[in-house]
Amino acid sequence: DKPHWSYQGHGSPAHWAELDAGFKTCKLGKLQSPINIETKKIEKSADAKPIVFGYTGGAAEVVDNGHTIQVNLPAAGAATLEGSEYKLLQFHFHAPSEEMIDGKRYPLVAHLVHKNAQGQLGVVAVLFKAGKENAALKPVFDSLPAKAGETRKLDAAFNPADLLPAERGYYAFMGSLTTPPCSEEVRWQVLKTPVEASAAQLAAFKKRYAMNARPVQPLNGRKVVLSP
Ligand code: B30
Ligand code: ZN
Repeated sequence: DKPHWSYQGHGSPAHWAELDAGFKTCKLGKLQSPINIETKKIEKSADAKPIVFGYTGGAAEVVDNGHTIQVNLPAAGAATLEGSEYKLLQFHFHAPSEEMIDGKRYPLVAHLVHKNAQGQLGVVAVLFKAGKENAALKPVFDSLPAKAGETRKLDAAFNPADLLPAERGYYAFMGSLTTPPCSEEVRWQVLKTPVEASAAQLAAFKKRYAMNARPVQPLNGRKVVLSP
């Protein structure tokens, strides 16, 4: 039997393309994510519009899908990325952060996954550094499903706006899903300012998923821009 994709052993990122015919892009793609963002090499782009966050509080369910903890948000609003409206679908976590800034990974990242009316995906990444307890994460980490494959509904409405830093500057580039099938044409926006999570919160995620970050991928000439 073919191994399922994973982060360690036979199913690890170096082997993803061999696991399934549908995963070829993981090896052959030229716009793969994550990347190392080299801050010395990027330009501030006056054209990069501020992200307009139109998130709302709504129902949420926490799923352990076997490769991360994911929070599904059927009614949480939308974000406007470069003038196009993208509906928020879910967010999930990677430890350590998949995206590197000048060769450094943060202990945790949340990927807020959106889709526009044309079916294109846009991901907003929120980096976490060790610090004080993050109140927005508390209901999620207090409701972790017991094991992979299980889902738990949150009791109260969840507003993903509470995850965002006050400062909304971002790095932007075109990339891919960071997991198989590694599909490209994903619009990436990595918020420059990290938010905080406590050591206990970081440990709670790492206890479930100690390492679920793909290695960084070649830029292949892609431009990374920094919003004003
Ligand atoms: S990411 O933000 O680039 N890490 C997907 C969305 C965002 C990212 C990666 C993947 C995605 O929607 N994948 C397809 C759905 N998954 C099911 C799932 O959500 O749990 C299919 C799969 O991966 O085989 Cu497991
Ligand atoms: Zn992700």
